[in-house]
Amino acid sequence: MTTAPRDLSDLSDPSTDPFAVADAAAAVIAERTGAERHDIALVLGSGWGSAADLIGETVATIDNDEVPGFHRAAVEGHSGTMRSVEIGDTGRRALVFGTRTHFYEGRGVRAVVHGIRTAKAAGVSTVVLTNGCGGLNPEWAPGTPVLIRDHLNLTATSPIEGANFVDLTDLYTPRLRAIAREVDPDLDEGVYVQFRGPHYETPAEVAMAKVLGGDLVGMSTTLEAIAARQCGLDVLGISLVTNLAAGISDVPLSHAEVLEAGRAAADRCGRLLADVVRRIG
Ligand code: 8IG
Repeated sequence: MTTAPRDLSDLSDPSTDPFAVADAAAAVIAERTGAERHDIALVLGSGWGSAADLIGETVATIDNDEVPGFHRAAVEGHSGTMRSVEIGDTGRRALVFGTRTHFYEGRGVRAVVHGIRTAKAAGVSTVVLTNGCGGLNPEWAPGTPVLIRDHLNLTATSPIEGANFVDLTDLYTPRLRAIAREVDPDLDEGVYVQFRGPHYETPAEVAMAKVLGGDLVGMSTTLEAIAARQCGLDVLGISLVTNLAAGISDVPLSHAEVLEAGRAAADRCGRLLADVVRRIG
């Protein structure tokens, strides 16, 4: 009897070393982009699709499914590619992930944070995590970007395996938040609450998030931020409020609304990302 050879990049196999898959992914990225290392990574969430276009010239585009451990996009409006972008004339390179794997997809936490670990293996020292989310503050109209100051991880899981007690104080690097506010002084800050999804919250759950100190509700980002901290990366998190959270307004939630808010905010978000990336050393 013969058995199929084990897929060494299968992150759902417990005997796979996720950091070894990240190393393999980084090697493919280096080869395909011609860049031995990248300096900063960006993850583009809902509504942020074109926001990275102003950062600089795209030097290479790679389909996710050609890189070990990555998959095609599961969400409409997300691109299943990663790009290597020259940051203006600084000589530095950004690695831009056009999509992410969400916890609700059921591929496991290792798949959720694989982009972060790959970015680290590619030489990156800073990650910019963006997302689309629901807002609890009625003053945040759809299309308002908000800096993530801290988070509540309500997924009941962690990307960290074993007895690694990682400190999450100042997880969202204060220096990077200060740079973002220099670029856009009108930026508010808030606490991001990650629910598992894929359903949106009930109004009662949104009311709970508010009692707990939350300002933004979404389905991503916190597990990635934790993984980034574990491997020593600085983190900047920016949410785009694409809808008021359930029960905050009378308007029913829809993914079409999310996509429209992203298009409407593309200009402000694009300039914000480009200016922030240029200023980060
Ligand atoms: I876009 O209102 C977007 N993503 N959990 N709640 C949650 N995720 C979201 C929401 C929202 N809007």
